[in-house]
Amino acid sequence: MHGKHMMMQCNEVVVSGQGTDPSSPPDGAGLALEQARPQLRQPTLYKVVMLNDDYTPMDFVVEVLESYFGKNREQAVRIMLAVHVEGSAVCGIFTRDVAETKAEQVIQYARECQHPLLCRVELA
Ligand code: TYC
Repeated sequence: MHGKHMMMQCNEVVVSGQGTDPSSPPDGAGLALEQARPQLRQPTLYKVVMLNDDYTPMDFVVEVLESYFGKNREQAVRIMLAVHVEGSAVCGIFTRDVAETKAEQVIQYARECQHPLLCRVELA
């Protein structure tokens, strides 16, 4: 065994023992084990930002916010009006792949329905 740490099954790490001692039992008996703490990091999050335009019907934007972003009617109307008045608003915060997929799906759906609605993905 090299050094005093050796990876074991089930995320265990050997924290003490006589691994270099040929007289110690080979089955791990007498070794103290503790749970290893895997190095985890929070994923970087991204905002899907909806943009205003002069042509997309308000009802269509509300429907998009309900169906792609899980908003209820009241939340969807609020966000749609914020976009209409401010020029843009955040409709959700997601990991990168989810944010990019939602933005693409919304743009594609709007295009199929002949509306110029656009979304952007930005670092949250
Ligand atoms: N400005 C649009 C209108 O007056 C409504 C609208 C709202 C369009 C939000 C896009 O993301 C948008 N019909």
